Amino acid sequence: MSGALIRTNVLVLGKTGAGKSSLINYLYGLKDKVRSGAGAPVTSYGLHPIEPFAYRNLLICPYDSWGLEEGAQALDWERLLHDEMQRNGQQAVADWFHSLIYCLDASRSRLDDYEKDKIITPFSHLGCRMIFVLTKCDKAAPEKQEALEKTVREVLGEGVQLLRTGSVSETLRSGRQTQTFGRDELLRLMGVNLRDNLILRLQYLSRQECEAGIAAAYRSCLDYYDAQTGALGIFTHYGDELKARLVARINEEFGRLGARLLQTVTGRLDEINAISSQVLLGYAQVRFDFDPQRIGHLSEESAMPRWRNDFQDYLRTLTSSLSVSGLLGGMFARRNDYRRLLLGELVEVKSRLRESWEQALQSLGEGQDEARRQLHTLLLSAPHS
Ligand SMILES: Nc1nc2c(ncn2[C@@H]2O[C@H](COP(=O)(O)OP(=O)(O)O)[C@@H](O)[C@H]2O)c(=O)[nH]1
Ligand SMILES: [Mg+2]
Repeated sequence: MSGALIRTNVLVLGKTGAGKSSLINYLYGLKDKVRSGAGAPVTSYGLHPIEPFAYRNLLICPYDSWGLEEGAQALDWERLLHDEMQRNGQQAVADWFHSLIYCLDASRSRLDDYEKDKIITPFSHLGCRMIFVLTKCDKAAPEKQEALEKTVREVLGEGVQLLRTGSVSETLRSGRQTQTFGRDELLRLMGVNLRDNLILRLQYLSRQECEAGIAAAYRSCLDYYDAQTGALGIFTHYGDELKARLVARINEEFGRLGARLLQTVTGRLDEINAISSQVLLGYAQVRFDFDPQRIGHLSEESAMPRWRNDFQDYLRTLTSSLSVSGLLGGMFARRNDYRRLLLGELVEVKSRLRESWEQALQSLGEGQDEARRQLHTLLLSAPHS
């Protein structure tokens, strides 16, 4: 295969002793690329990039991780995870974690509550999809492997990506020498996981950016109102002209936000499509153009709400109340009344943008089903390298 290698970042997670470092060594085809040890936490705090290696047309960049352990350390783990994913999300898709592998020791046959609570669940809440690798299957009893697989399916659903591997060849007490297996399957599954994970992550980050953008636009509209009506609010003319300026401001702020969200998501989707196409080309020598039209719902129209409500009715009520409350009090009250009215309007604009954006992201996800099926079939049936 000619052409530049495509970098993919693979994060390997799991408890201390689960077999993370051994799995990375096995992927390399080397015994001691990364130091592994019998249960000792030989990998220190943080996520550690390992030197990349080439596989087909990919340049795989593994990240070994600090093993998760029960107790106080689990809190540090939560912080590490949160900080890393936060940082990760601000970068270009090329720098995100593309595939995530979670190692589970099959000879233990169970999933601990704390690894479920501290890592598996938080990761999926962050829009990450993991491959569950049952390690040490070369020596674990088949019943234990089945029990563990069943538990993982119960916790994560039937659609979970799961694979059994043996990454160390070991001479057992019985004298039997175990065989390594699962490398090629794992590398293929990484191709499928990559796209699933990136799409989920894209949706998650877009939701977050929408929320942050909404909060900022809301703030800015209120600040504008406060500046316009000022400390001398009693002299402000609360008529059509002010209303027109407010409407323009709101439409500008929220319109700009909608356009920015749309542009970001489209750009990222293009990147994800490009990576997926390259993976397919490398594995199956198939050219497949992921359809950019799958975000048809994400039109500028739906991303940009318009502020349509009218001040007229309100003005009428306000005028009639003026005669009752007295002229000066009425003038002071006006600034706050208008502000309250504006708040109500903004709440509606916010929820309209949030709703249309959510719809757009959902339709983006639904549009992936067909692409996913194709990718899955083609990758898993591709000839061995
Ligand atoms: N037989 C066998 N032993 C394994 C396998 N994976 C890991 N081990 C052993 O389990 C121990 C812990 O592995 P290590 O990779 O250091 O775990 P980490 O803490 O998650 O990085 C080491 O003694 C490895 O040799 C495997 O697939 N098969
Ligand atoms: Mg390790």
